[in-house]
Amino acid sequence: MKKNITTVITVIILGIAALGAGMYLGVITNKAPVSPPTKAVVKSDAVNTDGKQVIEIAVKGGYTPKAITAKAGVPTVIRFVTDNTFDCSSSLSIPAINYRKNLPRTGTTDVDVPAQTAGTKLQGSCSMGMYSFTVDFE
Ligand SMILES: [Cu+2]
Repeated sequence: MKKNITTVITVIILGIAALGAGMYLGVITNKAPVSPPTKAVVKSDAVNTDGKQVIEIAVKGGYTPKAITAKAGVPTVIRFVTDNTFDCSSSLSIPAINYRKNLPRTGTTDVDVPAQTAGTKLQGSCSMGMYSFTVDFE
């Protein structure tokens, strides 16, 4: 009988411990995911054979990276990569260069941007202005 009580108490303690661990893990998994880096520096080796710097932006539920630093005074290609993109970020608008296009659901779209002066912030967004990105020319 005494052994049974010990067993019951042990089971209860283990149960509480398991519950506590579960809650603890729950708290961890409920934490907001680590946000992706919002700024990417375009390295000088990202220049293609035509002497253009190439910036790649993934388009799906927004633009990634959202903020990019690029070199001023160099013609630039912004390469938009869609991959089963069914949200409105595929309807791209870059007002400063008069660019507006519905990107393919999946594919790669190169947008030529002429050399920009240092300090220029080129902004683009979905047609509704819900998602946006900025290229800082330095
Ligand atoms: Cu939108």
